[in-house]
Amino acid sequence: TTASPPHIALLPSAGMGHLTPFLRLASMLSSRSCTVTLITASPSVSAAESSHVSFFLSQHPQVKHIEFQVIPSNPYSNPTTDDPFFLQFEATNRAVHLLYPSLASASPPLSAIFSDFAVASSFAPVAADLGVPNYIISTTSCKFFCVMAYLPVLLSDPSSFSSGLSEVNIPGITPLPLPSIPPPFKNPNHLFTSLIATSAQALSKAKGILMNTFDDFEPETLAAINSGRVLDNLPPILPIGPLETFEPKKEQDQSYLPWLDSQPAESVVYVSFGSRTAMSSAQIRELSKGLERSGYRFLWVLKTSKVDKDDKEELKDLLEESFLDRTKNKGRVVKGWVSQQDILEHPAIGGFLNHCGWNSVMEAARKGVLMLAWPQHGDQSVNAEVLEKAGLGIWERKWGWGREGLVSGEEIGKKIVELMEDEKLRGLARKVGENARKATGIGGKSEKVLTEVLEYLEQ
Ligand code: BUP
Repeated sequence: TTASPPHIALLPSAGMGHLTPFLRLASMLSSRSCTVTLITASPSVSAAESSHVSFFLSQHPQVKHIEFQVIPSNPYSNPTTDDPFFLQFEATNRAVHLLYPSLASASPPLSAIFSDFAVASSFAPVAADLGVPNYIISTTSCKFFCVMAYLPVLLSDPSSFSSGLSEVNIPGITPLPLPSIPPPFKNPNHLFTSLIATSAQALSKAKGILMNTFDDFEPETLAAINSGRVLDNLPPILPIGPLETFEPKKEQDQSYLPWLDSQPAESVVYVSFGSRTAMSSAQIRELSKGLERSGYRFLWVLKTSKVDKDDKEELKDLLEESFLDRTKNKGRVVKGWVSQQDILEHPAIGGFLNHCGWNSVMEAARKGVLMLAWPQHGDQSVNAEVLEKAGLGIWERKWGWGREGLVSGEEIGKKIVELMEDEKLRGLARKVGENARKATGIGGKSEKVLTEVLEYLEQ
């Protein structure tokens, strides 16, 4: 009999940064004739997640959907954090075993499970009971993945993160400056830390780790981890990025588009700090001063709360009316969800001031858009270092999260000018874009890796 394409069940975890790469992969698998089952936890944390899942399903009627209920964590039982996304990771881990019956009766039978790193440890036994391979999807840089994979070792030595050290050493990879380590990792009891450490311990049971990165972007780190220098019990790391985007949601605010269309090529700085960063109002004011001082055109997506449902402030309460007035020909400030992939593809965009969420970095890499890195939390400082090394932009280390006081408008303005005027760097960023497109094109390195996985899974 001839082999038929695999049936793959995908389980993302909470937050747009996690959902987005799963939807992209689901779309790619589906267009390669796989049967795809998307599993989502309900209720979701943000409105963006539920609306993107609905939209995705309406665009991909052939994708099957399993929605399962999670019982939200009691915030009082986790005194180390009130982050709703971390609490949802925990709640999802508690509930995934309930998926066994529906997955066991899947038709055609499942060929594999692709699950998010943050829920992998609880899903691994389900995959084992089903008798199918479990692939883990990592939604961050390979370098930060190394930090997470090595975390149990770091936690076993209380001096790993001692403030007397300037860097953290992980075998095989370049040392990490101590300030790049997410602060929760210094507390072994922190919910996020214990979740990551538990997931890390389950890595060796996975068939492979699929990663949204590409060989030319992180060559040394990928070589180190795949040769067993970081840890000797990891399955193969499979770089398949940058993941292809699919038709985005159209009903969102696009009022900035006509304005963007009329700006000169590569003249506009796009400013966004992702879906989970709430900047203080004082820092927002400094940023507005910085943008104005730089003299460059800008498109700024402004968010003021960690979860979109809580974002109720109006532009006029956040920014001085005189700023909005003075800059009305130079820039646009938008509240609410935008289509970032469309913006990054727009010829008028010449730079990207960003927090370095990994999806944003990969989206900029695909288009060769020059970045000014301003990490805010989590994996973002490590990601910032990675993109700078790859030639995609610059990272101002002094703006890090350990800093006391605000980053002033003057500093921000100067850095934007430095970024936008560096033609050499712009050339390097363009080259990153070419390499990214080569990797995902036919016969490219990332494309080949995915093809091999799917061939292996054919039934
Ligand atoms: Br905000 C915003 N439009 O308005 P990251 C984000 N995005 O398309 P994060 C929009 O959401 P984590 C908006 O293009 C990216 O694909 C953006 O993921 C898109 O950062 C995704 O960049 C956001 O990884 O998540 O949201 O901070 O902390 O998990 O990295």
